[in-house]
Order: sequence, then C-alpha cells, then structure tokens
Amino acid sequence: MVHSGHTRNTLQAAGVLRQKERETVMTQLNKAAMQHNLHPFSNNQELIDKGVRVIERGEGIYIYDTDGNKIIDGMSGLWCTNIGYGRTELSDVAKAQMDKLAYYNTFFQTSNTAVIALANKLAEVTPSQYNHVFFTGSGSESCDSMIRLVRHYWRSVGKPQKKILIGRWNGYHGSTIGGTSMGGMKSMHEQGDLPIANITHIEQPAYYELHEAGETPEAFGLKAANWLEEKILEVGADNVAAFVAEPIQGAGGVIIPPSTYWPRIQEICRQYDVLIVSDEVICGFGRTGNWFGFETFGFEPDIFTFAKGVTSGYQPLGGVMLSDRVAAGVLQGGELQHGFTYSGHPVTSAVALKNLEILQEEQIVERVRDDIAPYFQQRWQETFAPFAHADDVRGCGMIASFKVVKAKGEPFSDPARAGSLCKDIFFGNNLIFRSTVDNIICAPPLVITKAEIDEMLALAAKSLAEFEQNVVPTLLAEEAATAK
Ligand code: PXG
Repeated sequence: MVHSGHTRNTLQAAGVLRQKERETVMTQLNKAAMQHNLHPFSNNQELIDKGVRVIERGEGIYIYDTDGNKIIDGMSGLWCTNIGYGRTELSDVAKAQMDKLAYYNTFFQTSNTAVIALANKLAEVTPSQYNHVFFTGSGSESCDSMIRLVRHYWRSVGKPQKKILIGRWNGYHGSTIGGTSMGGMKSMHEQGDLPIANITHIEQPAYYELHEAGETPEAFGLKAANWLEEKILEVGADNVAAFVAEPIQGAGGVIIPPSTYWPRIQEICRQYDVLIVSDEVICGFGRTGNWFGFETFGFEPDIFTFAKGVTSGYQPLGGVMLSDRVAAGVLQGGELQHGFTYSGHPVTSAVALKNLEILQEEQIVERVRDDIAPYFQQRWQETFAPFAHADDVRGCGMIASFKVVKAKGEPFSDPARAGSLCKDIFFGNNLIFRSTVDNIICAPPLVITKAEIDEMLALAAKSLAEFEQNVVPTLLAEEAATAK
C-alpha cells in the first residue's frame, strides 16, 4: 500500500509523511518485490518506483514488516484471518497431512480422509438443509462454480431457459471471468469485455447514498428489494435463474442493508421461483456474529459460496454449499462436467477442519455475537461519531466503517482521494484499515481482545485527528480553488 504520486505530494506538503516511512520505503527488499511480481489491484508501474511494505511475520492481530514495524492488522489480511496469525495447530495439521498424503484428488471415484471429514464438518456447522458441498481453491472459483451449478440445476430440473443471474452494482464476487461478471464493479468490467451473457445487475441497498429525503431505512430497504422484482419482471421470470448477493457488501464499501431488505428479497425470489445465492466469502465463519451472514439477516439461501474464513486464510480453499433442493436437482443431472485439480485437496481440507474445530471449541462465533462485537461496535461509535469529518458511522459484527466527509452529510468533491489519503495516514501509523471510495473500513480478527480493540481505536482516533488537522485543510483549499 503505497501512496500515489498525488497523494504523496499532498502528504509531504502537509508534513504528514513520516521521516521513517520515507527512509524505509525503498529498501532493497521493497524494490525486489516489484521486479518480477505483478500485484493485484495495484498500479504496478507506480509501485516500481515507490516500493511496497514487505510483511514477514504475524502473531494474533499483529503483523511485522521487514523494517521491524509492528502493525495492527485491522483488516484480518483481506477479511480472512478470523482466528488470527500464528496458530501452530494449523501448521501442525498441514505438516502431518503433507507427510501422510500431500495430494490426491476427488475426481474419478477417489476421495481422501481429510476432505470427507471437512465435508461432514460443514454439514454439521451449517443449518440442517445444507448437506452437499463442492470444493474450490478460492472465492472467485466458488462464484464461477456457482454460476455453472445454478444453470446446471435448472437444466436438470427441466427449465433450461432459466439462465439469467441477477447481481448488484458494486457487488464483489471475485476476479475470474464469472466472478467479475457477477460482481458489479464497472471498472473491472471495462478491463476484459465483461459481463458475460445472461448476467445483469440491480442497484445496491445503499441507504446513505440512495435514500430520498425523509425516507426511513426500513422503507428504503423495501424499495431497494423491490428493484429486484422490477428486474425479474423486465427480463421475464421464466428466464431468471438466481439472485446473487453478499449479505453485507464488503469490498463495495460495507453496505449494510436495512432490516427489511433481505426478508423482502426472499419473498420475491420464492414468488418467482428464483434461487437465492448468498456470497458468504466475507460474512461466513463468524464475521457477523453467526456462522453465516444469512443467519444474521434472516434469510435462507438455496446456495451459498464461501472461502477466506473457512481456513482463516492459512490455506487457499473455497466452496459452494447446496441446499437439499438444489443438491437433488444437481444429483439427477448426470455427470458433473466441472472440477479443479485442487477440489478437495487433502492439505487445505485438513487445515480448514482444524480451523473450524478451533472456532467451535473456543466458541469464537458465540463470543463475537455476545461479547466482543457489541463491545467493538459501541467503541467504534464512541470513537468516530464525534469527529467533524466522519459520517455514517456504522457496523455489524466484526465489520465496521465510517465515511470521511467535508461535513456531516456532505462528501468531499473527490471522495476516493480523501478516503485514500486518510487510509495512508492510518497505514503510516502502523494500523491497517482499508478505504473504498470515502469509506474507511475495519474488519479485525475475530479473536481480538477488548484491550486490543482499545489500542486499535486509540491509534485510529489519533490518525483521524491527524487527517483532520493536516490533510483536510489542504483538501478544502483545493476544493475552494477549483470552485473559483
Ligand atoms: N466474493 C466475495 C464476497 C469477496 O469478498 C470474493 C468473492 C473472491 O474471493 P477470492 O478468494 O477469489 O479473492 C471476495 C474477495 C478488499 C478485497 O479489498 C476483498 C476481496 C478480495 C480482495 C480484496 O476488500 N474479497
């Protein structure tokens, strides 16, 4: 995470970029990082000159870089290290499994003991109607597999014309061709001639951005859900296969739908015989205070995708979980023409199983729901609501966000730049939060303690005060100059 040229100049002008950071940015290792490796979602040309931070080690909620900085990881890596760093139980089972059987596949009438145990465990920790899982290596592969399974299901049950999947603008379902198409990131669609055929999108349930004056969140939630009905009627219910959405949009900027949204979505999908797909890649495995986001928001998907938290990021693994209804359709559909070399990999499966056992044995999900998330959310509100340049202070479970704004209710004219400058200050203070447009986002490991929450939020408050003091005046002056 390196400052863009423009950002860097502003920070230097504002005296914010730390001497230490300037000195460490271009160590040999940082330069080497960019020599042969193209980085995801990065301006790789810019990074060649500016270097990157090289992370070497992790313990609990902390990571350490090669310059010796101790950094609070307020993002659980990329929303995935749910049980925190450094749990040697997971490396122990990985080694034991590699020593015993490093690889075998689940194609052509074979299986392995690790994947059998993991599939059983997933059937156990999910509500009773989910008993079949297809394994992949990532969230993106899960979303691609989901698209194929949805269409295969409708073909198998004699409705092959049901092909259209409806997603949401600004949703994120990964970076493969199917995942990018299903997602609603227009800048991603532009790089690759996407979406593919028979995928369409509706507007997101973003109350702050889209509500009308005087509209309550509950009324807005119903209106936003009804956009789905309008789309189904527009393209014809007989053609619609599924509605695909994250319970809370994560990468899209922590869009938490009003309580009325998901129940109405479920009603609409049942009425028009449209499958509900919940993308649980971020919300799954305890993040929202239940095992799955759909439990928090009160709906029952026909299919859900998962990845990230299933292994706490210790190994790359994802999957698609089918309800009994969908599984029955898929099972009657003949040979499944789909699969990855690493579907049901024994090592990733063994690590996932241990991770799920830890979540269960240490009652981490219950602790999030009853104790640590309520504390985190209360402290989040207390910390950021008083700031003049923070608005829409919000959260759910162990996800929280606020917007950096010109004034309450009034965004900066270049909101993405303001968000990025703010996040850079946090990063300079050895605290990793993420920014999406003007949303500052935090999703720490679920095992964070109350003392660590206090430490993290004290550092965050100090960083936001620095942003208000040192950067906001520059941004306001720039806005004033452009307005003239
Ligand atoms: N679905 C959802 C809901 C996701 O959040 C994916 C699918 C794709 O998963 P893989 O494992 O293929 O990356 C994701 C991934 C961010 C960020 O900065 C979010 C994700 C990945 C990278 C960065 O918010 N989510």
